[in-house]
Amino acid sequence: THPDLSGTWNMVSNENFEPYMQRLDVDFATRKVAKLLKPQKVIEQKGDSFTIRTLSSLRNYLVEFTVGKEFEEDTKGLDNRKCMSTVSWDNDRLTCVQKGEKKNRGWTHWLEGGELHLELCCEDQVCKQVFRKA
Ligand code: 1AG
Repeated sequence: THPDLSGTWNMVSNENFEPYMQRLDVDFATRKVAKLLKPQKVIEQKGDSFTIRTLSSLRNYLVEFTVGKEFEEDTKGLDNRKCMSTVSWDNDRLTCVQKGEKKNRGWTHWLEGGELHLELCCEDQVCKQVFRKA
């Protein structure tokens, strides 16, 4: 049985987000504003079906998927690319591989000490975010 990531989570830390955005070719002005945001994650997990919302004053982002089923992801409002994405459980970690123009792109969510962790990768950059239950 896998961990339940469901809930509303508030960001408490965000390391290396700017270099990560830079790898995604996000423009300077957007990066300066985006790195100050403290987004909320709202996760609904029903078996292998997920809805993950990332909510902020600047942009909202929605991704819906079933574990193990590849889908076309449109990162609309973020870097505006299309990826072929697949999410899987890697033991207790929920891992997404985002195949597309950018190499080594993906993310991993896991629970640690009651907090929700997220690592976002693109090429040689790793951004580390931590969220606490609202
Ligand atoms: C996310 O994906 C999506 C949000 O967490 C962060 C990821 C990428 C940001 C990329 C480009 C930024 C472009 C514009 C910034 C504007 C708003 C940013 C709002 C969010 C700030 C963190 C993983 C998710 C699973 O699908 O949790």
